[in-house]
Amino acid sequence: MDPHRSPRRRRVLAAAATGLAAAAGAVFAVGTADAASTLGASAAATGRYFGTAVAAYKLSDATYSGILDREFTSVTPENEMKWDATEPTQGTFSFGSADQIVAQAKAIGAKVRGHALAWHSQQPGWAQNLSGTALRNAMVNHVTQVATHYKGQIDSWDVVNEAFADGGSGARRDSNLQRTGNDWIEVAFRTARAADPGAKLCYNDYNTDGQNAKSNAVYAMVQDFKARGVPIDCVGFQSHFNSASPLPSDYQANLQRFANLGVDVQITELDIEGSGTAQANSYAAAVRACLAVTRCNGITVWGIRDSDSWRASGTPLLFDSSGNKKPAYTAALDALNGGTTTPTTPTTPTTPTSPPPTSSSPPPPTGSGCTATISLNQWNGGFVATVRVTAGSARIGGWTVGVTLPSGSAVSNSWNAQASGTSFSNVAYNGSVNAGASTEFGFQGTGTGPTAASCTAR
Ligand code: 9MR
Repeated sequence: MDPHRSPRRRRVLAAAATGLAAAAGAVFAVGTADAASTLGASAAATGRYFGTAVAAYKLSDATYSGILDREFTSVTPENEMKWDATEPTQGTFSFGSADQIVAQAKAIGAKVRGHALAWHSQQPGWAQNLSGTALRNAMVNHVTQVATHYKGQIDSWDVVNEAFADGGSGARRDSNLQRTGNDWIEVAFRTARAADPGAKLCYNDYNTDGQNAKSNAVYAMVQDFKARGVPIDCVGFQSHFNSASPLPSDYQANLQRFANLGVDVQITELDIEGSGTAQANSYAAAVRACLAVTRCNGITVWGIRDSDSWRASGTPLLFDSSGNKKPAYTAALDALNGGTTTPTTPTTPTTPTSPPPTSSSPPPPTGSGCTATISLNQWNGGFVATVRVTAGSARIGGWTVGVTLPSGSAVSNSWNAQASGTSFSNVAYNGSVNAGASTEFGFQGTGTGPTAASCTAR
């Protein structure tokens, strides 16, 4: 933050920015009295956006929309632009919910971060069952169609999401996309550039927020892309923090080293579990880190109210479940305004951050005709489980996977499966699995996740 820039000067700049946007024909709903009294206006005064993840089905909630319209200058569809949502059947595209979010963004003059074109998770069943050239072609077509549909409307696209493995290997994450060939990432980026040359193209990942083996591997990829002219404009740092995976002490340095490669950097999915002053301090530190890096374009928090969060029990957001501003909000706003009233005592350890809270299950018991393996993303108090169902030597027509949760743990929601307690059955499109082929579903929950699953075929 420029210490010579007074709050008054920042307000003037924000007002000027508002005037320009209005002159350009945008409908702008930024507050009137003191432009720097909202997250969006304060960030705009530094030349940045302040965004949030948005769920289309919540736009009719007046409290939710009221905060969205008042505070935020960028939106990221939380699930609506993902592959399963936009191409549920191969070659048939469904943009309704995502279009609703883009329309709302336009109405309030906000940018849109597109999320995500190519990802190993939340693929429709038909894509999960493809491999090789068929999958590569399907991925290229998907990127082309979706990026073309939104051409000219997206500030930044998460072209590829979460393609590197956790832990110290520095390797690519194994996935059906990775198995189509190591060049799948650059193919996705070249395809997105051809479809929408105006959008910034980002690589986005988690547990890359500090310097570690995983972020080093992403760094090497970006360096290589820049050297070979593969189009890449930005790197997204998801920044999902909690006590097991706190805001790293070298966060700013890590953002800066990527920026030095000649890409923009963005904080893309910020949430910080906790409450009160400790949480407020961490939010302020995250904001200050971005402000200190010239090429840090903006910050997106992953939801509005605590109750909107994918890990609601960790109360990781800036507004409480009733929509009231939390101390974390005030701290973030104050940091955006260059304020010093927020306590600045470091709240994060200076030791290297703990390895990502991700593990794989031991080999699963064999069911009649199918097996299920679990990949677990676990943090203090919650988890996301991704379950891969693989048919045995014969085609199966349906499946049910059972897991056992430690007492006190519970499933809160699932995707690509029909859940009944801790039992998950296929939905219409992913019951049929060919011999040796796989399909994936997922669920999230509170407490500790399961390590083993049983699979029964029909
Ligand atoms: O917040 C999203 C949640 O609603 C979905 O159930 C989940 C399914 O994969 O994805 C969540 O968002 C993720 C984002 O797309 C990528 N980075 C991690 C986010 C939190 O899991």
